[in-house]
Amino acid sequence: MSKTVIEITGMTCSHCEKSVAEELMKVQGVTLASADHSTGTASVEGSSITQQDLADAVEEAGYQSVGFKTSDG
Ligand SMILES: [Cu+2]
Repeated sequence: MSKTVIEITGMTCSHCEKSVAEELMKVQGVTLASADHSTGTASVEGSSITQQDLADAVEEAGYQSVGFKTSDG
């Protein structure tokens, strides 16, 4: 189980958060996803998640991921 915080550019409102979170929930291994436009980040929890899959999901939602911070636990 790990938690990853993704820095995302371009989110401006709660609708953006919802789009990003929805795409992140489709990523293999993700059990929990949320996004916050005020901080420009999204968080995902789960296991065996790859950063590439997360980056692709963010892009699929129409935004750009610019950083990843993963912590195990
Ligand atoms: Cu928006």
